[in-house]
Amino acid sequence: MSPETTPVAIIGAGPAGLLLSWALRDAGINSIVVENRSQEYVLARIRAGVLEQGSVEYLTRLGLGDRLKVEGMEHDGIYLQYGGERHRVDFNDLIGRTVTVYGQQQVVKDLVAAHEGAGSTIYYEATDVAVHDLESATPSVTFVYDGEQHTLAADFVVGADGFHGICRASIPASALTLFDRSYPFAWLGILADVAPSTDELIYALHEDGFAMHSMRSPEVSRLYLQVDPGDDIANWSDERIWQALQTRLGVAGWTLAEGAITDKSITPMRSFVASTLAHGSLFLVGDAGHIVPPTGAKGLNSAISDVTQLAEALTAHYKNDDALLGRYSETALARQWRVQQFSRWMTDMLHRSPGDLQSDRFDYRSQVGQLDYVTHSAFAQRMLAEQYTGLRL
Ligand code: FAS
Ligand code: PHB
Repeated sequence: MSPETTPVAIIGAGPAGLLLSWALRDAGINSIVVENRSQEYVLARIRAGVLEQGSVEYLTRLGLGDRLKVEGMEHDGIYLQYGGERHRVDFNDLIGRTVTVYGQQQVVKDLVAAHEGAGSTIYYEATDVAVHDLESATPSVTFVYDGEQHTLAADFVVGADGFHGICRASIPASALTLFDRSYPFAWLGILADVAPSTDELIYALHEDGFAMHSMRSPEVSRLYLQVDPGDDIANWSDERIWQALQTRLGVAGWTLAEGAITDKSITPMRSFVASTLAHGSLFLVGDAGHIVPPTGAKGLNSAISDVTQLAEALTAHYKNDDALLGRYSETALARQWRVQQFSRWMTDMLHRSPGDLQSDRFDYRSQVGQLDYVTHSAFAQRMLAEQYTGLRL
């Protein structure tokens, strides 16, 4: 079978891959997406929940904002809670910017629908996906689809295949350094069919551990609990989950409404950054190049930021200007390291050190002191607001 050709071959149909393909299409550049899971799998994943203002503006500019405008819940701020007190941080009042609660699952649903409507070429359930000749100007992707061997010749290959994908792993070890940090805790996340008990997200530090109240719609709540990284979801009955949430989120005069839990899972927490997002004709976007703990709501937004930059750089390339493409990795990583430090700051401030050692008790009192400072300092809150709503490039 003669090879198919496309300017840009994209590995992975998560938010990064689908959005990059859509952004290139908007610029008149063809691409083909190769995904090893089913479309149903891609649509079913429940992950991030908060979009930075810049992400909302970019999706809207690409014509993906219709449902987002109606169903997205714009929030002016968040609550920080500690010592039985809840404090509001008003981003809009502080810096005139907001965030929007709109699940990653909905962003992907909008992208899948847009691509279907446009007749995009997306190979779902491809197997034996492999990338070749990345250090040449004629890279290619091979895969099996519907029982047939395919070869896709391209100008560029983009790894949008997540943390466990093949693209980053295809960069020679001599050309790549991995920076990573693991955390002594994980997040147990639930979806519950109950109206949120809060108008904006609550991030709470409690002596028992971190808890957060988020949401997906006026009828569906999304909540998280800090658990041990080795914990098993089988250890957490619905009753135990709600009891822990009541304890950690409870404040005088406020009631946490409970409801049927429709999804629960434990997600490990890690920070990871690759030393480069470019190697020859290969570029990385999203989780393929970096991972953050979800405390700062930056995973999905970082993927969107990479796509914004790479789509602009590839568009310039096809107009015979390679300056942006040559700087893509440096520019994207500079923003990512700012995001990494913010995510680590939020995570370290809001999670209880495991165990109950003397040093852990000191750490807890120190965290309370930090939260006390942040919630009483307009300067500290502006710093938080600027980073939570999205750093401009
Ligand atoms: P993704 O991992 O989403 O997509 C990669 C795609 O590539 C997948 O569809 C995969 O099937 C495909 N793929 C992999 N290997 C392949 C191969 N060899 N060939 C072809 N295709 C291949 N972020 C937040 O901001 N807030 C959160 O609360 C939050 N919660 C999360 C919970 C979990 C369990 C996880 C894992 C992540 C969470 N994240 C969160 C981060 C998450 O939202 C990511 O940042 C986001 O999915 C990144 O998107 P992609 O880079 O597209 O990677
Ligand atoms: C979510 O709604 O899933 C969510 C919100 C904020 C975070 C992490 C997750 O920091």
